[in-house]
Amino acid sequence: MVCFHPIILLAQITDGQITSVTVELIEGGVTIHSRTITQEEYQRANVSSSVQKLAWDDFLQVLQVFMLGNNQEQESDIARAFDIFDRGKRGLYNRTTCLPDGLISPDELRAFLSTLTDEYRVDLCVFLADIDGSSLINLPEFTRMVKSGLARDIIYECV
Ligand SMILES: [Ca+2]
Repeated sequence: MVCFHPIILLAQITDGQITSVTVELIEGGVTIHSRTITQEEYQRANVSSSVQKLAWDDFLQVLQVFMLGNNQEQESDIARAFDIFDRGKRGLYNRTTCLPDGLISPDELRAFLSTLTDEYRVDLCVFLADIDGSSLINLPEFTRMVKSGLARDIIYECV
C-alpha cells in the first residue's frame, strides 16, 4: 500500500451541473494516471451489490473524500461521506426506509467501489478497512481507510 502521489480532481461543469469528473495522479510534475468518469457513464455502470449505487452528487462527494485522503479541505467531510454510505438497510429487506446505524456494511461500500474497480479490489478494501474484524466499517475505521490513502489506492489499483 505505498502510493502517495498528489491527486487532482477536475470537474467539468455544464449548465451549473457537474457532468464529469477527472482524477489525476501526478508524480514529479507528470501525469501518470488520469481517469474521467462522466455522469452518463456512471448511470450506466452496474453495481455488484444488493444496495443501490449512490446518487451522482453523493458519488462525487465521496470520490473527493477518498481521493483527498489525508488532505481534506475539512475534517468533517470524512464524516459526511460516512453518512452518505450509512443507509442502514440491513434487516429491512432493502426497503427505502433509511435508518442509519453508524456502521457501513460491505454492500454499502461495494455499491460505491464497484462502479470504479473490480470485485476483487472491493473485497480487499473491505477486508483491509475492517480493522476489528467485525465485517462492518465504523467511523474510526472509515476515517483511517480514507486518511491512510487505502480507499484512494484501491481505486487506483496500486495496493
Ligand atoms: Ca469493523
